[in-house]
Amino acid sequence: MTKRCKAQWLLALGLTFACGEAVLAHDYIAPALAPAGYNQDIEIRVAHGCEGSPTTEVRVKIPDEIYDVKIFHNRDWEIETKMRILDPPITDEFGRKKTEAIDEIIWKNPSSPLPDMRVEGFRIRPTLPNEPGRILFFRTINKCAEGDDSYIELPEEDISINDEDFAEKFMKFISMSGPSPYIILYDAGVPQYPWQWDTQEIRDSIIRKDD
Ligand SMILES: [Cu+2]
Repeated sequence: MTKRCKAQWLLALGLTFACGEAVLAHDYIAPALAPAGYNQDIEIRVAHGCEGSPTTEVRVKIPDEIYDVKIFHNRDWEIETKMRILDPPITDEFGRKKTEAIDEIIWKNPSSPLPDMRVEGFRIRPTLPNEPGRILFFRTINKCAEGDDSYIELPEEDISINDEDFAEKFMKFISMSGPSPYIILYDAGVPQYPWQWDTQEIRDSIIRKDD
């Protein structure tokens, strides 16, 4: 969020589309909708620097619901991770016991700083929990040559996909000064890998029917 975004938002006074544009200038995750239970490639995107100053470091907190995340190699940024202890340990899909998980990823010391007006994506591949409807928040802090820009805010009240006023609550959340990047999990209807599609019913569910 820059001062400019904030001014736009204040000027918009309820014009939600104008505000939506301002909101697009925040850190965000692509895709914002992801299939529950999948190993999914996603990107955390930094959309601008800090009041004109270029970005030099990005720190992302991996949500507690994610136990496994692969980090794509990046030749421009040094990557550092911080771990958290899993207590009790969990057993992964291959029966291996996991006692720790990546808690935070830090991209730093870029080969050149990310200019204020450019977008860059930081790719990861988390295993998403199999909970359709769940919203995951990835709290993110950008550091710049001068200053920093934080997207660590969470909704003031819990948001559930089943809330009648879901859209309204979500609008309130993304209108905060530094809303956390998020993804919303949906039911993909089919297992991720085609070799798991062992019934006609599953295969039928991925093609459109004429009825
Ligand atoms: Cu912003």
